[in-house]
Order: sequence, then structure tokens, then C-alpha cells
Amino acid sequence: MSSIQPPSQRVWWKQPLDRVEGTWIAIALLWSLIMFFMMPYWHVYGKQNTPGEAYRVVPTAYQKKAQEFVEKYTVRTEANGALPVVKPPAGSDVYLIARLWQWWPILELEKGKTYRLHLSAMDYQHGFSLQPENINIQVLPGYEHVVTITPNRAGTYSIVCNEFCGINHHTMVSRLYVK
Ligand SMILES: [Cu+2]
Repeated sequence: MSSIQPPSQRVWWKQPLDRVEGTWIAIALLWSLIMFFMMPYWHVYGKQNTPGEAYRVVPTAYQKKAQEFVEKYTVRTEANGALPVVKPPAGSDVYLIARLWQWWPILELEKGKTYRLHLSAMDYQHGFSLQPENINIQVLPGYEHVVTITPNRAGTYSIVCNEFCGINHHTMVSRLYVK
């Protein structure tokens, strides 16, 4: 029998199940159940969830908060004065703006200290991706995401936008300093 010809017996579902077919159905069912129960299991035990909080915010209000934060704690600038480098006190709230096509400002954090990192977008959806740690957070306009972070290794990290946001998406990269 082939699939392009009709089955010899029209009422095919009354034929007994072949052992091989039955075995494969059982394997597929078992595997699908394993995958299904892995989802809640991994949610609880996988240690993959960001300690996320999110609040509604008007982009201009968020911008104002970030602006005040930058004015208060800027220690130097980069890119010929275009990008402020901000060093907030340990344990404080730090703000990062995502917009076409820039992360603003550059943050400098202290190793072993805990910060509340606020993230929001001014225009479209962006993606905060911290490399090489592989921490990924969606950044949406109208929402303020707050992530509690404790950098445990000193170094210079890269921030890339991993959500396509237009013609210069590939230039939307930045840095995060941990000292
Ligand atoms: Cu982007």
C-alpha cells in the first residue's frame, strides 16, 4: 500500500494495530509526556528564571528618572563625550535606556555588590543581551523591568540588542564595566 493509492480496505481503523506502529506511538507518547513535565520541573529547579519585576511606565517618565540618575553619578564620558559612564553607589537603583540605536548610559558596577537594574525602551522593542554571561531580557516601551543583579566577576561585558529593531539594529551595542 502506498499513500497515493487508496487503502485496500476502506475502513482502515478497524484493522489491528501493527506492533511496530504501536511501539512508536508509545515511544512518542512517553517522550511527549517527559517533555511536558520537564517544563514545570525546569521552571522550579532549572535556575534559569530572572528575578524579574515589571511595572507600567510612561517612556518620558522613565527617561526623566534615568536622566536624573545619569546627572547624579556620571564619572566620565566615552565616544568623544557622547556617552556618559555612570558609577552608581553599591546597592542602588541603576537605569538603562534602550532606544534607536543605543544603550544609554554605560554602567560601571562594583563586583560582589547588588544592584536593582531598571530597563525600559523609549520607542520599540529591544532585547538586552549580556555577553558572555548570556543573560537575556526583553525591553519594551511602556514597561519598566527591574532585575536584581550581583555581578560576581570583574571585567568588561558586552551588551547587544538581540531583538531586531530596524536598519541600525546591528550597531546597538554597548558595554558594562564591573570593577
Ligand atoms: Cu534594539
